[in-house]
Amino acid sequence: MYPPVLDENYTLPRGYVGAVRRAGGTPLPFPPGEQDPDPWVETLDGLILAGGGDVDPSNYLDDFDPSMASSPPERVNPDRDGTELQVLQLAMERKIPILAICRGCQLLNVHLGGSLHLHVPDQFGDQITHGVPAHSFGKHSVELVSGSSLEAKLEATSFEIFSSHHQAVDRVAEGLTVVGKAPDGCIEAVDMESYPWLVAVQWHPEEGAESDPLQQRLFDQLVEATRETR
Ligand SMILES: [Mn+2]
Repeated sequence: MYPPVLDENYTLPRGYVGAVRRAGGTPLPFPPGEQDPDPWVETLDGLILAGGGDVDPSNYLDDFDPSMASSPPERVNPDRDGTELQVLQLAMERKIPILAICRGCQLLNVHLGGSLHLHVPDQFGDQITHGVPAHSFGKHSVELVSGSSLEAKLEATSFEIFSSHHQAVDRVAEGLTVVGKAPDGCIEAVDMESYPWLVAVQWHPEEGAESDPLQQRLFDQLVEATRETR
């Protein structure tokens, strides 16, 4: 869940709930700030790391300074970073299926030792509408790497997606491989070949899933994978 940063509520965009339910799963939203998420992770068959505010740059930069980017980090929340990094670690130890979305994809890369671009336009310009957080979603195309496991899962190579992020994967962590990019070269999907079932995308499949079978497919396959590993 999103922490109470923009208002007084813990929230979760309805797209995640609908996509999991349509896939036949049972969504179990988890509020950040839990000090010991171990008993909670024990009950899970699979994990979705949802989108949200920026990962605190101090998690991947020793010398972070806000002047390093033309736009500072947004909605940074130490509670959420702390809880989700613990949850991710515990989920990976149990090798349960993981779908990491937007901030989740970034968090996975940081957790494994990679780094992030602080502000996408500083690196890639503004030709492609990645969508700045707190504004409406942008739309752009993604090209998957031919022969990648994500291409096999989606049975598609190029398609339009909803995008809303101003950070993105920079240095790719050891163990991850790039399997999808935007036309400007921004990394939009990574894979972890050594992990049983993991999808990590920079875009927002939950946003289009209700009307786009291709995006719903990621949730369908996640729920299917949880049944196989149960
Ligand atoms: Mn994007």
